[in-house]
Amino acid sequence: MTDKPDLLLIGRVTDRMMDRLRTRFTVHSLFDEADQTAFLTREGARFTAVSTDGHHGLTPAPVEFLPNLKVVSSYGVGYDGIDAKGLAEQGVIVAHTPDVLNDEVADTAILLWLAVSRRLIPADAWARSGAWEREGAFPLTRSVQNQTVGILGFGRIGQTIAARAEMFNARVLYHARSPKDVPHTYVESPVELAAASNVLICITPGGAGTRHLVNAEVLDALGPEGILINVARGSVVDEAALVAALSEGRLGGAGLDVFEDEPQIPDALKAMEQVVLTPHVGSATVETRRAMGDLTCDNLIRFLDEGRVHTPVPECRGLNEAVA
Ligand code: 8YV
Repeated sequence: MTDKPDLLLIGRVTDRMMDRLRTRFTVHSLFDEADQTAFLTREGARFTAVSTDGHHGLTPAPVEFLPNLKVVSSYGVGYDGIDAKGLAEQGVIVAHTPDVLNDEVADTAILLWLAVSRRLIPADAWARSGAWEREGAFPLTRSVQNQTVGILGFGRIGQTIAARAEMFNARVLYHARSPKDVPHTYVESPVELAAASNVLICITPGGAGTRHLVNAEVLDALGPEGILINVARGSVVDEAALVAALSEGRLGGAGLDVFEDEPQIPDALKAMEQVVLTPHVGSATVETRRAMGDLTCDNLIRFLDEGRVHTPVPECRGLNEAVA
């Protein structure tokens, strides 16, 4: 028997996280259970804390078996897979890992933009395959200098992307739910933003409110020379419309880190030379994942000690601050 509280693990954790969590909690991984429903029916009432991540979120199915849940800590900034509003109403505090990944995700957005415009992957293939010796110089590519960069979603990561884009002498435009107090031009709609931009970078939160915000109309407004970069959530872009626009030459290219049905990627996208694909690695460096993991653990441990977390999601801020 132990007097450590029980923590239910739903998402991925690193060894470093597991070591820290075990110092304060008795950790149970839901994935180790052959029959998860039977386990939760039997044991669910023991858990006051859950650790999850941006991929697994927290579906209503486990929540209904967790009557004593008090805190959810998610290893990631996006929490579209967690009903934070509903949980806040039940008095549960949800925490996430903002800020520590801003630079990494912004770097990923710029990496994809450069790779698409300068055709990094085909150029690499040209160098490796001997095409350089056989056929001569690689065809000219398109510059990333002096472009109009449209950023869809202008929170912390969006603004970090903007600062990087300025280093490429870009004019930055943005669209978000409301204008921000920033020295960049706000554009009223995603279609107008796309129409005015050479590259459209998506970094808006996922979830029902932004589903298919980038649809066929937006892609057509971006146009045959335009480039779409998505480091947000796959749900933000209508993937079928994207495949159609790219294959019909109505859109110039795309750099995609996220997909509608991860880890599935449509074969049509895999076959396209004007597309660069990465497997949802926006924040996936040793350094940033360490910082995210530390914050995920810090939130749970602070909750144990003080009844509040360091970085609640906005829906839970009031609840968190109400704890003196
Ligand atoms: C991670 C992410 O892939 O932070 C997010 O919202 O999408 C990523 O950084 C994920 O949360 C880790 O599982």
